[in-house]
Amino acid sequence: MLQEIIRKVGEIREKWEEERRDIPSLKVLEEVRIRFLGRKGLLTQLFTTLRELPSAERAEAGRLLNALRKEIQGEIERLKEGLAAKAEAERLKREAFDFTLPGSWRRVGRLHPLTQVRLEIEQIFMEMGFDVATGPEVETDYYNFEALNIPADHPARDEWDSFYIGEGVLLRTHTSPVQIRVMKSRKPPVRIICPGRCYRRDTPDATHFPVFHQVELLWVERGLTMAHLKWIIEEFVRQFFGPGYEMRFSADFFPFTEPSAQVHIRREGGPWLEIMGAGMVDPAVFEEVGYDPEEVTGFAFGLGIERMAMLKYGIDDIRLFFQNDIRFLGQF
Ligand code: 2NM
Repeated sequence: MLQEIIRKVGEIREKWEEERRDIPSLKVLEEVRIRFLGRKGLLTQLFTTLRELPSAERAEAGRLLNALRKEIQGEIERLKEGLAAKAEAERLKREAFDFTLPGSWRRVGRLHPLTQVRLEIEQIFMEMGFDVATGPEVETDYYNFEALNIPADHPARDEWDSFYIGEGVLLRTHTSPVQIRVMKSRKPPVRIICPGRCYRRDTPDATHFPVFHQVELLWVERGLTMAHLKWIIEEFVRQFFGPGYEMRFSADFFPFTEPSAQVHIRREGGPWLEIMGAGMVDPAVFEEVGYDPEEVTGFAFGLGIERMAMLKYGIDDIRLFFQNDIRFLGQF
């Protein structure tokens, strides 16, 4: 019987020697392991026959079986390590990435230059203590003209100059109606700027477009004078255009301010550039919104965002802002 076991151990060893030479993967190795050492494996089956041996022979047979099992187990562990290393090397090779390849470019968007300039202007005045106020782009005759002391026979009220949507309803021609709305809803002091889109029936050319953008400022409080207005504008020019500009006020007329002025700036040796209209709010406007012109004074100005952007960046045609040409927009 012992002879029989010795023979079978030899057979299994030979079989193992042959199989172990050609194991290509961890998966196959596991199959081989199960075939030899698994619950129904060749070696395991042989172990169960030990019971049938006389006890004198059982110890010797057990030693032989155990030696072979140990040998196979050890070999499997070594093979496993080798195969795992090989698999890892293959994975690394498969996933290798060449970091020297050129990158793929993705276009990065940016704010429209008019938006950039508007935000910059808002920032300057917010730091001075002004609130940003907005209002509707579709307005009534009353808010757009009446309340601003603009008489019925004023040319702006003509259909030729404004976009009327219906009887007494039009696209606002400036953001002043927002200031009327704010004054009617708050008591002085009022410190606001009103940025927004405006509409006028202009034929497009290098300096006109039927849609454009304004920022108007309004400060109403006891004791304000034109000196305060000049300081505010001077400070704005310094922050927006930079130092080194001189400023000039000259007489103008608006129905809603008295006195009214146009404001120019110039660099040493350069030409005078008009940047805005301004003035002290007309008492008639204060009466209309329920403020007492004997109690408060105020000043206002209005500027075009397109004009500010054109002066700042040297743009010579307002239509460029509205053509959505990325070659233009991408420069700012
Ligand atoms: C301008 C120039 C001067 C202005 C006045 C007012 C209001 F509502 F207070 F009467 N709003 N905007 C004003 C004054 C606007 O734009 C060239």
